[in-house]
Amino acid sequence: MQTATISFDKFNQLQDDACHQRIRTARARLGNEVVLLCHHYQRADVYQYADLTGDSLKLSRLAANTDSRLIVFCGVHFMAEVADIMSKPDQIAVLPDLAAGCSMADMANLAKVERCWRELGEVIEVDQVVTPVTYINSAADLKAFCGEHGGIVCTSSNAGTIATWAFARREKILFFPDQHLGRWTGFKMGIPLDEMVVWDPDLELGGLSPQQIRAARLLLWKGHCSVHQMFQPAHILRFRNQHPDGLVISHPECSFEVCRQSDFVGSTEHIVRTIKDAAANTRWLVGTELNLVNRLAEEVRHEGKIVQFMAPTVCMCSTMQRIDPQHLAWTLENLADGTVVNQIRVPEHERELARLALDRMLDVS
Ligand code: CIZ
Ligand code: SF4
Repeated sequence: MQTATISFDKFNQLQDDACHQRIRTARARLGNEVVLLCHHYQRADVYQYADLTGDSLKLSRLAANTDSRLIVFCGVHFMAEVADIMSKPDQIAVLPDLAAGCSMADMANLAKVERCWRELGEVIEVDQVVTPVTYINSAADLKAFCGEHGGIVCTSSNAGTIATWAFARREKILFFPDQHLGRWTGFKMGIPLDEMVVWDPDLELGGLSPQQIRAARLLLWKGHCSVHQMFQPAHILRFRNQHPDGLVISHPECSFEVCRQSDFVGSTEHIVRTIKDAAANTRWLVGTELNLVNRLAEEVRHEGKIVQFMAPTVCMCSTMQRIDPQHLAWTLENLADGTVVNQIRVPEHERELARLALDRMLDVS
């Protein structure tokens, strides 16, 4: 039976210790009814409660394979949407704080992408020559747009495979919302930089000439991640001067120059695996979110591996940081009382098309 929602106000004032006690109690009451998913970027005081950890895609796949009715996603909004789309109809995806968005995902929206498609259509036969590819860091309606227009979703793990699939079908790709992942993917495939152009959604015709559009193979949406843009080539240079034997690994959301100067570039799963599999006593400079880097440093320390964060300043994913012990305690206590709070539910018409674009990705990769 549903009871009245417990308001968040009471939890907002709670000290962390009290929250942890209440999280443990509520989890014990919920038992197997709930599964707690935590993204690699999640803060340590929440991550410790994870049943399953990974990147957004791995987590959603894992969630769909559990029998728990309630999926509490400690990550950001688009990840909970993917969990909702990929899970069984009777499973419920919950995001402990609805304000946990992704600033990169917000840099593209359906109105702007539809306008872009229309404007491209004035220059080229857009439906015949362009495949829309959206990074998984995007709202469900953009995934649905890709589903509807013969497009596909990619992650930072499979972007190369997905781009190969797309180019086999149509000659150009419109890639959104992250220009950096798009450019790095194209570069690795051997596409010359001058055949990749940036589409600025705030300018008419993306700020491009019809000739530039006709000549381009990759149209890169002008979006980026505010966390990964903090890493600079100068940070790599300083590290290499101090530690000539050190190794540098970066996420493809970093700028092109940072990626180019790194020894390895890959998704969060790739970064974690590469450093865990590396020889003992190696030293690493890592260009991705701070919570992941701190956790990894701790996990490999006993093998004599030294893991350093790339930027001199603290850069965390501030939106993911919003999922704190207060919000987790509030969510779990409501769920234990039979009240579903903060359910993430993708509308039916979007769900089907978004699922189509996600299934295409899963079939290919
Ligand atoms: O897909 C994810 O989980 C993100 C945001 C990054 C990555 O590389 O795993
Ligand atoms: Fe979005 Fe950047 Fe946070 Fe990843 S680190 S969830 S891209 S804001």
